Amino acid sequence: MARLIQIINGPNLNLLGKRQPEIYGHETLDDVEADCMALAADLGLDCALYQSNYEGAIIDCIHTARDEADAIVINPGAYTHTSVAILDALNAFEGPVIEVHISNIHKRESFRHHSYVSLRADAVIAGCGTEGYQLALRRMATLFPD
Ligand code: CA2
Repeated sequence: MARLIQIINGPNLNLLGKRQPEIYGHETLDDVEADCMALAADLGLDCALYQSNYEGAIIDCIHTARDEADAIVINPGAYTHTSVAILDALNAFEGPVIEVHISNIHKRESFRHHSYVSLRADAVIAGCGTEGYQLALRRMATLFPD
């Protein structure tokens, strides 16, 4: 059975492609989903995408992933910089976790430089635009050889 990679996007990422294209690019979240589903199939992986603007809903998704997914790719949005609760939930997940940021958070305001999630993440991708999700999937394919 193909490994299932749960991709989780946090608050405001539903606006992708609709505002601030100079920072986040022109691709919508639907475009990201289509690209990820296609690449995952090429890599022999299964992939599911989830987005929520609510911290508790993101935590519930991580809890569900404990039983249903082999790995997590997460862009926690602004919760990256504030949420010990998301860090705690990820610490209870056993598989690989890759943190993705569309923008280079280290090139932006200082409050974006710290990530709670990075304390758990096995890898961090930042500043590669929406391609970062695809880079994360490629890394998962390396971690889960056939
Ligand atoms: O660069 C990233 O991916 C971020 O996780 C995006 C978050 C930001 O708070 C983090 O510091 C870095 C914000 C997501 C907001 O997404 C929007 C997309 C389009 C238009 C407006 C917001």
